[in-house]
Amino acid sequence: MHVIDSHTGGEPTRVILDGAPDLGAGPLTERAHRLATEHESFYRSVMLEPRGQPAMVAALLVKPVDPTCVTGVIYFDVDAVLGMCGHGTIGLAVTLAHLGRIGVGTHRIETPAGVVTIELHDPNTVTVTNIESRRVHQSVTIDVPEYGEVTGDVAYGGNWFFIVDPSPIPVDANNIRALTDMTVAIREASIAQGVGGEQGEPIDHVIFQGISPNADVHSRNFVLCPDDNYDRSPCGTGSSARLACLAADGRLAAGEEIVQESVIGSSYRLSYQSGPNGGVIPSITGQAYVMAEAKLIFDGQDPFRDGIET
Ligand code: PYC
Repeated sequence: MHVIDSHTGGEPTRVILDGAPDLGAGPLTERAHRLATEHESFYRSVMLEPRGQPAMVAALLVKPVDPTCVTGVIYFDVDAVLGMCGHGTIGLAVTLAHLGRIGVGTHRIETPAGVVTIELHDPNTVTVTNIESRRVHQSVTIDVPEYGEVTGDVAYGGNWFFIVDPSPIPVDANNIRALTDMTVAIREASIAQGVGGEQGEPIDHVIFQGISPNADVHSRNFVLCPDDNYDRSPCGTGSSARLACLAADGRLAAGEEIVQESVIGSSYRLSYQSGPNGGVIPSITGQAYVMAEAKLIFDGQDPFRDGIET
């Protein structure tokens, strides 16, 4: 299995070029469902240590249904197959450029959440125009065991987010343990209390919005991912969900640009246009860097061939 690893604002992406199970040729939602339900040991073995690393997201290249797309892609982390991934799409674009498969300009990519557009500005800088994102519930209060009541918005940006603004804990790299513990507790409480999307979709990510010490930065976030790791980048789908909330509250006008920082200080430039269905069409600009080209080996004699389950 050949892979190329990159990072986007510190968040790793592993693009899988070949060697994955055959998922058929149907719609990407069906292929993603097949991956999630029939090939769990495969995707966990690619992401778990020692082959993978915490927080890593894989981008499995598949043939697109839409022939105008340069590729189809299914994203997953160690615990979930994702609808879309913003940092992963920036990493994928930079990887496709590294391989000589795309050049500077605009290209379309098919994901299970829909077709997204990428604009490659230079070998490392990419703007992703995401699928329409929306806030579905405002000011929902969850009773979180050991923490008490927490109020936040439920929003969709390609994945499902519970967004707490302002953060009850300062969003600072020194607080990552405390931020992780509380956001995990919120996600678990949201699932137990049935707080989710319009069709009952479970919350898979939790965001705390804090302030940044940098004057030109709008806010700094902490984003919990399904694998209980935090996003080192400001999270592309999370930033999309956040833009939908800012727009719904009248706190950001269409076309206005802001800088969103992650808890480790990496940043995206964000803006939106109004969407056709009442939501927003987010634009996310960030940088990614290729780190490694490798061939993954699954040795039958290796006692940790399937990864370390802790
Ligand atoms: O950038 O959308 C994102 C993302 C989702 C999970 C990790 N990163």
